[in-house]
Amino acid sequence: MGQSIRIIGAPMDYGADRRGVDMGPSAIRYAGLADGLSRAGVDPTDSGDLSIPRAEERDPDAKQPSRGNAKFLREVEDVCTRLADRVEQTLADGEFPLVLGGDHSVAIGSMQGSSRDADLGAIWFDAHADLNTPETSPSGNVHGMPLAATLGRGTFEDQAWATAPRVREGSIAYVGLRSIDDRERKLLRDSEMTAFTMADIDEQGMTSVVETALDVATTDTDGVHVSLDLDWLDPKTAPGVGTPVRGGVTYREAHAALETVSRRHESGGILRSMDVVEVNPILDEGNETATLAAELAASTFGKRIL
Ligand code: B3U
Ligand code: MN
Ligand code: MN
Repeated sequence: MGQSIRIIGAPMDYGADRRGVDMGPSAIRYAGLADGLSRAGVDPTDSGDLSIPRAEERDPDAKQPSRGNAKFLREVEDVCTRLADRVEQTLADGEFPLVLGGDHSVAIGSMQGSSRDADLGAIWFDAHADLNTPETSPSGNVHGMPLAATLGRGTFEDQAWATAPRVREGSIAYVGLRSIDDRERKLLRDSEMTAFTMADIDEQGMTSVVETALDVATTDTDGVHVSLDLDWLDPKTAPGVGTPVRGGVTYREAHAALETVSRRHESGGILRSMDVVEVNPILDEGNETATLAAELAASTFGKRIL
C-alpha cells in the first residue's frame, strides 16, 4: 500500500468576496479525487468536512473589519484553529493531510498545524502573492493575506493562532506570480522569499523553476507544504475561480510542475502537507476546474502518463 492520504474538507468562504468557494470540497470530491489518488498508488481516506457556519449565519457585523482591514477575521481564526489541530493530528497519526478549500485563508490553518512539530518550507502556486497585511490590503479579504498571517506580519504579529514561527521566509518559494498589489510588491521585494513570476516560467521553463523552488523549500527544513491556488492556472483552463488573472499556467505546465514535485517526493519523502484552494463551482464550467484540481492532486502523488 502507498502512503496514507487523509482528505480534510475546509468549506470556508469568509476570506473571499465572491461566494461559492465553500462548495469547492464537494466539487473536487465529485470530480473523482479519491479514485484518482488510488490509481496514482496512494491510499486516500476521507475524514469529511470541518463544520463551518455559512457567512449568512454569522454576525452581519463580522464583515466589518474588526482589526485593521480584515473581514471575518474572527471567523477565519475559529476555522483555522480547528483545521490546524486536524492537520497536526493527521501527521501525528502518520498520515498526509490533504486540505480542500475553501478560500486560500485555510492555508493559515494548514501551515500552522503542519509546522507545530517541524521546520516547514512552502511552495506557493498562485497568481497572487497573498502577502497583504490587514494594513496594506486593498480588499480586506483574508484570502489575500495567508502568507502575511503565517509570517506574523502587521496585525498578525500578536496573533498566535495564525503565526507559524517554524516557517521561515527564506524557505518559501512562489511559482507563477502575475498579480501583485503596489504595497504588497514592496513587502515581497523586502522579504527573503523566492519569487518566480510567469515571466520566469517563460524564460526558464516550468520544470527548472519548480526544481529551484523545491531546493529553496527543502533547504534546512523537515518538509514542504504545497499550496495550490487554482487561479494559478490560466482562466481559460480553470474558469471556476473568484479572482481570475489572464496569462496563467497552461494545463501541461501545471501537470509538469506537480509531477516534478512528485518525483522529488518519491525519492526523498519531502512533502508534509498540501492544500488545494479557491475552486468556485458556481463560476466553473462543467466542473472543469474541480476536475483539474483532482487531477493535479493525483499528479502530486505519483500519477504518470505511462
Ligand atoms: N491581492 C488582492 C487580490 C487577491 C489576492 N488573492 C486573491 N485575490 N485571490 C487582495 O485582495 O489582496
Ligand atoms: Mn491565493
Ligand atoms: Mn490567487
